[in-house]
Amino acid sequence: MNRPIAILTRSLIVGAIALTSAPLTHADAPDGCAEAAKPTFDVWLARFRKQAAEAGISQATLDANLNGLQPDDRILEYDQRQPEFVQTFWNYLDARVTEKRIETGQDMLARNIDQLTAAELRYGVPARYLVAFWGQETNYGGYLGSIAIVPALATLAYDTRRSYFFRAQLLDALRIIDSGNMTADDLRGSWAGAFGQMQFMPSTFLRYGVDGDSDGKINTRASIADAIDSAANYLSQSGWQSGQGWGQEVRLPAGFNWGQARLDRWKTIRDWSALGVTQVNGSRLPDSGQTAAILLPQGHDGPAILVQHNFKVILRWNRSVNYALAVAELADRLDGLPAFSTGRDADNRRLSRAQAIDLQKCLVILGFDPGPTDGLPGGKTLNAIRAYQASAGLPADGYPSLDLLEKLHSTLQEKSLPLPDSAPASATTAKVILVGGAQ
Ligand SMILES: [Ca+2]
Repeated sequence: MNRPIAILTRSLIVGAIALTSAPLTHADAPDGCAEAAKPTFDVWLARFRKQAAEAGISQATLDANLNGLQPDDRILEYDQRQPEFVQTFWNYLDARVTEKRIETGQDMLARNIDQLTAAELRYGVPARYLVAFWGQETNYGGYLGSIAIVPALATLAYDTRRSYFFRAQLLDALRIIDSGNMTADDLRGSWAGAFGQMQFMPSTFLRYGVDGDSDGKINTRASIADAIDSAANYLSQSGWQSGQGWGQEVRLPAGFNWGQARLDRWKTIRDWSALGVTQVNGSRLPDSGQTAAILLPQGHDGPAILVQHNFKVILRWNRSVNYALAVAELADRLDGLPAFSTGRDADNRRLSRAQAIDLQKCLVILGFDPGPTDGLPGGKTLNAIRAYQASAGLPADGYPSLDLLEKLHSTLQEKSLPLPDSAPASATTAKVILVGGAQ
C-alpha cells in the first residue's frame, strides 16, 4: 500500500506546509545556501541530536530513535516524483467519492455515532465532515501507511530543499515519542511524515491533538476517538462556523461573466442571486447576506459550485480545491444529498505534463505571464489563461484543457508566431502513469 499513500500525500504535504506554524518564508534559508559545504549525514545528525537534547528531548528517546539512523533514498525519490498529468476534477472526484466509500462512511458514522455526536457538540463540526476527512485521508483507517516517519523526516530534513520545515517536524515527532503519547512504531505513515487516522503532520498533532477517549494519551493511530476529536479541534480552531454548510452546486444564467467565477471573488449570496445564479434545480438561492465565491473546477462546461466560509476552512487542511470539493461532496453524500450533477459531459481529457508546459510556453509567446513553465498550472497560469481567453473572445474560465491548447496553437499560427518546440505530436504520445485516484 506504500505507493498509493506516497502519491496521495503529495497534496497533503503541500497542505501541511501551509498549515504549519513554522514560517514558510524561512523554509530554505538556513541550509539552502550551503550545498557545497553540506556536512555528511552523520555530522548533520550529531548536530541535530545536540539541538534536540537542548530542546528537552530525553537521552533515552534520542538513543532509541537516532542511533544508527541512515538517510533513506526512497524518501527522496517519492519527494521528487512529479505528476505525469494535470488531474481533472471529474477524474479526481470519481476516484475519491465512490459508492463504496459512501457506504463505508455511513457505516462508520453509525458505528462511531456517540463519539462523533460528542465532538460535534463540543467543537461545532458536524459528524459527516469528520467522517469525510477520515475517508479521504485514510479510507477510514484502511490505509494508514507503513513508513516510519522519524527516518523519513530525518532524510527530508538533511536534504537541503525544505530542511527548515522538515527539521521542525522531526523535532516534533521526537517530542511526541518523548511525551509517551505515541511510540515510534505508532508513528508510521506517509513518506512526508503524516501519520494516523487523519494523517496529521507532527506539528499539527502537537498543536491540535486531543485525548478523545480519555485514556490519558493522545494516539491518533490506535484511537479513532482521539482522531475524531483531534480533527474536530483542528477544524474548530481553523475557524469552522457551526450551523453553516460549505456551499452547494448552482446553476449559472446564460451570459454569465465567467471571469467572476474564481476563489478570490466573494459576493453576498443575495448579489449572486441578483446576477441570476440559482440553485441547481432552478429555484432561488436563500436571501442571504453571507458571502460566497463560485468555482468552475472543470471549466465553464463543468459544474458551477458556490462555496462559503467553511469551504475555506477545508482548504486550510489541504489547499487543493479538488481535495476540498471531494471532502465537501463526500460529506453531502453521507447525508443523503445528491452528487454534483451538471457538466458530466464536459471535456474530461487530461493534459499531460508536457502538454501543460507547452500550454504555458504558448502563453509566454503571446505575451502573457503564466509564471514558471513547469507544467504545474498554478494561480498565475490560470490568470494568464483568463487574460488570453478574454483577448480571444473565449469564455474566460481559466481552465487549462486540451481544447484550450489547440486554440492557443491556432492563435499562434494565425499570428505567424512559432509553436513552442516542446509541443508533443498528440495526447497519445504522452507516457501514461496514473497519478492520484490510485486507491
Ligand atoms: Ca486517548
